[in-house]
Amino acid sequence: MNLAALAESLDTAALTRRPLPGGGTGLTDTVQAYAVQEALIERRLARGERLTGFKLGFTSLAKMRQMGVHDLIHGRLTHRMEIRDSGSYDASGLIHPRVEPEVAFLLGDTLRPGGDPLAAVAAVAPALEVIDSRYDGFRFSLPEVIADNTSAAAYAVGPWTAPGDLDNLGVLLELDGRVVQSGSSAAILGHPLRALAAAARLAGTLEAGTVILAGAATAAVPLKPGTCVRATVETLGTVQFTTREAADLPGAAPAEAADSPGSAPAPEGAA
Ligand code: OOG
Ligand code: MG
Repeated sequence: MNLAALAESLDTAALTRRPLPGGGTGLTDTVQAYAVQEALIERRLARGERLTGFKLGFTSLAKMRQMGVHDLIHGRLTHRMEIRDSGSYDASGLIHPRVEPEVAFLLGDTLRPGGDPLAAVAAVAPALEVIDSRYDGFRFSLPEVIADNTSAAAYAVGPWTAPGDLDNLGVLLELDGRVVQSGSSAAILGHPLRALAAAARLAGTLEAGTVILAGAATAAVPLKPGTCVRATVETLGTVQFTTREAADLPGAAPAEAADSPGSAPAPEGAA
């Protein structure tokens, strides 16, 4: 198994919007899968991306059921994945994007494995994650999704607030004002702080300033152009963005579109 070659194939799949056949990589080992993920992230960093955060996946039953995968996974976030809250987002460079509601943590202090997660947290926020598998049909094995940086594509974080009670908060996902998924923060390993403890265990050490996505509380839904997506987490508030209409998009090549995620404000009069 050539790990560097697989990292390159996954990177090329994302840049060219041509997914790889899932189940076809021959990857069976999770240690090797994380080595591929690291090589993939190295390629992104070499293109000028900066690490901003850490994400967990499959922390809720809803996600495990949806994807048929039953183990905690983790991936990396970079600054090119950031979507501004209430901004517009160009998803045209993605293959088959989906969106899911999340809870985000911001570390104020270094968090070490076994450390007190709450003591390290500076703030908490409602968040949205855009996922986009680089495998055909979102079909993959556990090692394959790990190698693919856990399908990470983009994320938006709402207003940060001091951490209060995070137990059993209602979570809503809306598309154009219609609720399409609902759940609870308790769906995330029983309590989102458990996800943070798991992140510290898996990452080794997490530095102050790191954003951590705790994992979706509900299943993900397809993300279409010209849609206002909003997540609300009870007491934490709301985060939203609008995907650009195909007609509003400049005729940019997918690779260039992927280089400039939609942090620009929506054009006046855009639907
Ligand atoms: C993998 C990503 C899982 C989550 O929040 O559970 C994830 C996938 O569903 O393709 O981000
Ligand atoms: Mg997620």
